[in-house]
Amino acid sequence: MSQAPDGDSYPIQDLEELGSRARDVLAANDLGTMVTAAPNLYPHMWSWDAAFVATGLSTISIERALQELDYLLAAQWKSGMIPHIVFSDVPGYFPDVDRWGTRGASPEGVQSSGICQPPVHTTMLRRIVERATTAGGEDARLADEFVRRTLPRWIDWHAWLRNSRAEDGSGLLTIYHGWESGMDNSPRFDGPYSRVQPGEMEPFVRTDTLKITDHSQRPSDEEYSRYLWLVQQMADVGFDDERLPGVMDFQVKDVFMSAIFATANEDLAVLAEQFGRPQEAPRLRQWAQEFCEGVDATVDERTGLARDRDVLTGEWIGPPTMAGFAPLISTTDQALLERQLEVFEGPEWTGDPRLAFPLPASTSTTYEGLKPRQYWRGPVWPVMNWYLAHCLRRRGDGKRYHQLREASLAQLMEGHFGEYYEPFTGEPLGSMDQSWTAAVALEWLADPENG
Ligand code: 2M8
Repeated sequence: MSQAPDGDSYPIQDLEELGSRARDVLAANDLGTMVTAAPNLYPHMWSWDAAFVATGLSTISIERALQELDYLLAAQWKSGMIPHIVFSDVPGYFPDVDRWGTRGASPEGVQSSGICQPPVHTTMLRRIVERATTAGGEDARLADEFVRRTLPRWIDWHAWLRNSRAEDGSGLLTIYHGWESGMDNSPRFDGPYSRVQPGEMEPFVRTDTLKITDHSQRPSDEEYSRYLWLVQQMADVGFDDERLPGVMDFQVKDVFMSAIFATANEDLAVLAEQFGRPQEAPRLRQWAQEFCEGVDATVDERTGLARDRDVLTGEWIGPPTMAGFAPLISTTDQALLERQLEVFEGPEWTGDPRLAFPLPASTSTTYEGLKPRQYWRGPVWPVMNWYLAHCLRRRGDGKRYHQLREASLAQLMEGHFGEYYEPFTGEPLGSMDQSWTAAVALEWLADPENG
């Protein structure tokens, strides 16, 4: 293990200052209706960012946190899908709503993209509700009202995922775009993307590389042309769920998203029981179990890591990325859990002595394709550290939650709230003042508990 300073060994005023700066970041990114994912690079609401942002906001105001989720829900499609971007009026992001071709598909008055992102929402909602219930009074009343009113919408979202993306009963969700995974250019998708050959397309100008001028931190132009080609393929069939399997050049069973879904179903079942819809719980628990089993069944005996599967070729996906730790989120198999933790803490992951902080990089630090500065191909993502720690603590592992908290606070102390960090130097990269990074800083600070 590298010599990470102990988060709790910081003077209290340093921790208070970190919290105060994190609150400032969320306030500065707040348009009133939504907290944008980042001030410059991402001037809109992203689906899974919004869920993490809401839990961070709930350390400040339960009411504002619930408004964030309400705003996202207002963009839910008739089918039940929650879109991955809800556009604000701020210009300057590409692809914009016109390029998506979704006008007419989203609800009246809403501009959105036409794909989804990992369903962390009900896990974050459960967390917010717990916080509100502990606070009592008006916070508890607001949370109660919110959950009773929105439960059917969250259930529709989960039903859409289960029935449109995993109707085969595999317990694994299909994604039709790397953006749906949230880990856009992870080496997980190199194989599937290599088989995507863009046809004739409108020319395009990227905006991300105008903002992040060190282009080595972002996906390449070749990758972007594939991303845009997939958007066009979906738009050509009107984002019709039934037609996507017949036309899409990219179809992957996403193991990490499936584990998130397994856990989110359990959380939604608990909320349904607590807030007046116990009759929904058995179906949700059945999905939780189906996806837990689906995820466990992907584990490679040799490496101990879970794997995605390319639907179009039937091949398992090899590169060692953090998605391999999907069972840490969802498994109920104790032997598998122990094996995963051993790998997680071993020299290829958080036990690599070269690391600035003992935190999981997006790709194993010993992987030959590691790109330590490039987006989802190597950097450490603060939001993922907190989410994994939260999942470990849910299963009673307060010790590891605490260890990850110490290392994460040590990383975040430099104060830029980077989108991601170089694993060996701790340099913040990508966007600065990234909302979900500030949000998880607030979570860490609010919750020092050690099991
Ligand atoms: C990144 O993705 C967007 C596309 O959705 C982009 O690069 O333009 C990813 O890190 C994704 O997981 C995240 O939700 C989004 C906003 O933070 O940025």
